Amino acid sequence: YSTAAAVDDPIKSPVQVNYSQLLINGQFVDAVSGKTFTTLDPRTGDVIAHVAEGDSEDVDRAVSAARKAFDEGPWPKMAAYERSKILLKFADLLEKHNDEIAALETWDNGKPYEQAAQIEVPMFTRLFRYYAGWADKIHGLTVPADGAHHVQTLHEPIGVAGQIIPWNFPLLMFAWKVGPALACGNTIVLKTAEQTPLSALYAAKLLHEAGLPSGVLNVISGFGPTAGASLASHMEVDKLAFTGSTDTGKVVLQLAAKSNLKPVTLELGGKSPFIVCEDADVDKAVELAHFALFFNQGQCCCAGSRTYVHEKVYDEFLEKAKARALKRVVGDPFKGGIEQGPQVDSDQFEKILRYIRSGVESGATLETGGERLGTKGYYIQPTVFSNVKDDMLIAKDEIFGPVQSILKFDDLDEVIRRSNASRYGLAAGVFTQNIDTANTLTRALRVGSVWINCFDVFDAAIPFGGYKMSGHGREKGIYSLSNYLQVKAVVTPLKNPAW
Ligand code: TXE
Repeated sequence: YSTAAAVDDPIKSPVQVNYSQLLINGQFVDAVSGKTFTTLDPRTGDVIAHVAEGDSEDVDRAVSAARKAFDEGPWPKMAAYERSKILLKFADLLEKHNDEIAALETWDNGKPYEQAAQIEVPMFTRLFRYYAGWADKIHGLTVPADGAHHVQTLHEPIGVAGQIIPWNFPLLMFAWKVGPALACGNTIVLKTAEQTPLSALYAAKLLHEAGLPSGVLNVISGFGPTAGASLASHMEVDKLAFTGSTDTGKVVLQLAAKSNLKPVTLELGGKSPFIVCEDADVDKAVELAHFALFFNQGQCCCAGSRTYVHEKVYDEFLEKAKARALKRVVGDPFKGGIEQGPQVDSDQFEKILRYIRSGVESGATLETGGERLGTKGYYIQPTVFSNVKDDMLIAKDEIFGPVQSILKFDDLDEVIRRSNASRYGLAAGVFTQNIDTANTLTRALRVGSVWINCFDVFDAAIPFGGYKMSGHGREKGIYSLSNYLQVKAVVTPLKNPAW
């Protein structure tokens, strides 16, 4: 790894934290209990801010506000164009505050500032413009039914949406959920991740500045088993959207079923194959496989975390993948040219180091990395394992860190079988120049996204979601709208069917 860039002066500094209370009914308020929790700087473990800690009573208040805003309006009944204009105004405000929001995101999460400022906040803004575009294009159908009836469908907002998001992309997860829910006319209670509560509060404040009526979006900071579980089991929540671990996904699905059977969409973990075929340009494949795994400190649900390499190019690939990992620039995410910052918190940091130990113990070859970096904060050396076997834990579990596992294959059917032999099915990368190979793999892989000769291409219009235990439902794109709509069939007898 390289720390060359880390000696430069920071290009941006942490900003002041202005919003740390709960946002309920358009007001920033303390938790009913008066409790707060700390959100920490992953570079040092130091406290950034004390944040109001929401629990079930706060969730009740937020759900009541959202319920009232839904039942009494004006939001769901407002002209869709008016909703669209508010979302567009919000996007303009985001553009104005791009760098400040990015700094908050970097401080709370640890991701490189350049990534936050140049990719994620602009993408966040783009997503809201995209959903603003949908708001006035949502409508039902006229249905040619048998018999003398006029039949139509109304596409109505589903009601109060409960949304629980993780910490790896706090803003983007906000946009994937809040964007379609608002475009469709719903009201929302959003529970942010306890590691990264800050950027959502800032963004929600800007949404109100753009004209969002009070009670339409309520933001609760707090922990999963308390605030999150209250939201998932709330009788007045009409729909639940969750992104996080597969284990917690099972919990929230049960809570939804045991309470009011609210429909649930789940975006869960992954163990995505990245398949480098024998015809691959090895230099390009190495770079893309590196990006597919290490991007965002390896904290991506769709990370290409099983790098399958054809035996004909395996040795060359391995040597170059190791060299690339050694060149990765790790350091203070507020500095320029940084590719990798710290992991989000000590739990994730320890989890990753445990998996690295397990890789060594199970007989994989540690090519480079494997240790923490420095003595402060949650930095981990970019790590590469070779000789990884499918039954090792590092090849089966989601590590969610900068640990690349390289596996060898020699036949297309074999790599299809091995890729699909996972409880997950979120994404796959395919690297080949052969269109037949690409087509075969695309159709055979049981995953929600296939990236051919590219990876992590996340346009607002491209749907995203998983097969198998990676979840149900799709976010982004046109598919995301149906998560937030009810379909009402309306039937009227025709007095004169001849016409
Ligand atoms: O996840 P949790 P954690 C994976 C990744 C990571 C692991 C654990 O492998 O290492 O999960 O991370 C809320 N009722 N992913 O512990 O617990 C919680 O407060 C209701 C993949 O952070 O799933 C947070 O808001 N809610 C993933 C959210 O769930 C509960 C992104 C996610 O936390 C709850 C993050 C409960 N009982 C982690 N318990 C992805 N798909 O991208 C927790 N929560």
